[in-house]
Amino acid sequence: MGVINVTPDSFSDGGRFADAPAALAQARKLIADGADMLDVGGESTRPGAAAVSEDEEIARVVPLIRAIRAESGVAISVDTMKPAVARAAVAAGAAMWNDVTALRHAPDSLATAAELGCDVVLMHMQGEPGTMQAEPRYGDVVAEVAAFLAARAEAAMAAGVARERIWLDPGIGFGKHMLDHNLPLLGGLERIVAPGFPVLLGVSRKSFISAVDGGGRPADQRLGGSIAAALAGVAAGVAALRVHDVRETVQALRVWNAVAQARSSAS
Ligand code: HH2
Repeated sequence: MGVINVTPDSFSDGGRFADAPAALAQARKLIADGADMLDVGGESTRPGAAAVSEDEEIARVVPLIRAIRAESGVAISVDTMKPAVARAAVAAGAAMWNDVTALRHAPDSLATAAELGCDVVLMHMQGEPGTMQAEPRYGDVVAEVAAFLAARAEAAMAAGVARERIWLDPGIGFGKHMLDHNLPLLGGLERIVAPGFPVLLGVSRKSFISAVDGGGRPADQRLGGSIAAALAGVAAGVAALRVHDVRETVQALRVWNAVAQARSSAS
């Protein structure tokens, strides 16, 4: 899944694809690079990001989704917590609603997901985007994230979302201490995968990579760590990777799979 943020302030690519021609050019590049899905977002979730109105968010994502749909069959996801934005995105051709609040943001989130009938990504986050990194606390981070996701999947199904539409995401970097929480969660991904829902993993360019690498690495200098963490996710059984650097990740996956195949024919 390739990321396109049509925002002025996203943490890793903010402002680069904020105008429509630049965003469409980036979509074409990600498709040519091998993305199976594109995740289009019109509001940054990073702490301190400016709030965006429903109308503004729709105006950012819908023309791009329409333009991609007009020329490509690639699967399109919309990264939003607002039901009205998800509704407009699905009408424009999106097939997946990626919600970092796991359908908790609005009173009608669950019912809207059921009505739209699209795939939904339920992501774990402790707290709210603005303050989530202030003081995240867990006893057993893997158990707590797994329990939260199981409860949100139950809530979605109770509201009428079909089981086969549900994806889970541990929400790396969302209300998690850089090393104390993100690393155990990545080390325990098998427990997030175990219930059998497809799992989406977003590690691309995130801050914990810089922390592991000694600190001070800006977002555009985290490619090696992004790929290492992505492959750790693949080894644990995740179904999709949300990434900014599609070409490099596809190459890593091809080599990973080729070696895995060689290993199984050798044994
Ligand atoms: N991470 C980001 C945004 N949306 N959605 C899911 N399901 N999983 C993630 O890990 C995830 C996500 C943050 O990355 P980015 O989109 O690059 O930044 P921003 O939120 O600042 O737009």
